Amino acid sequence: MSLLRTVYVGIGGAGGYIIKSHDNFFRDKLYLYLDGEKDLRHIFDELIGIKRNIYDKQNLSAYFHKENRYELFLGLGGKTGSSCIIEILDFLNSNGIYYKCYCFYPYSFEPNTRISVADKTLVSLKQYQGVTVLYMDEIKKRYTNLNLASVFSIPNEVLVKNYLKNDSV
Ligand SMILES: Nc1nc2c(ncn2[C@@H]2O[C@H](COP(=O)(O)OP(=O)(O)OP(=O)(O)O)[C@@H](O)[C@H]2O)c(=O)[nH]1
Ligand SMILES: [Mg+2]
Repeated sequence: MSLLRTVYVGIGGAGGYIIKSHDNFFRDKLYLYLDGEKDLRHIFDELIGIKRNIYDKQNLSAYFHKENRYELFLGLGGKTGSSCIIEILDFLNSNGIYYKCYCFYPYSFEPNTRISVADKTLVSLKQYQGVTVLYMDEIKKRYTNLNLASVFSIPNEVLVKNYLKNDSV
């Protein structure tokens, strides 16, 4: 059994939503939420007791330590997560820190700008080990009852139940 502690890392808006919508799962776990600049949601996060860290590349060595293993998750279509993840994976790899990374590829109905951010990031992600890409269109096909209300909650649940739960030690 691994002696490393697992820390769950939500990156960008999607990463934060996953932590917030599964507080039962994350409540007794170590988690880290990294997002961009303060916005209105920041106030909401504070109200519900979610600690949001404003991502700063200078702080990578404060976020990530060798005695932990990290489960990272994010959506690929936004500016914040897609740029942070490459810096984070570079840092983890060059410091020999163990991680697994789960990235959601946007729905085909999302704006082209998002799809192209995701595609560019995917090309960069190919050079890293331990990265799993979850295609939301594919997940949607498996759930016939998926409607607008559950368009993200079902992929989030699939991640937590099918991947993160199996990974925890
Ligand atoms: N699985 C899942 N994906 C989401 C969720 N919210 C957004 N996404 C996906 O994640 C992509 C990126 O969105 P955000 O995470 O909000 O973007 P960001 O990384 O915060 O970057 P910004 O553009 O700077 O806000 C979107 O294009 C969606 O495909 C969510 O709750 N769950
Ligand atoms: Mg955002």
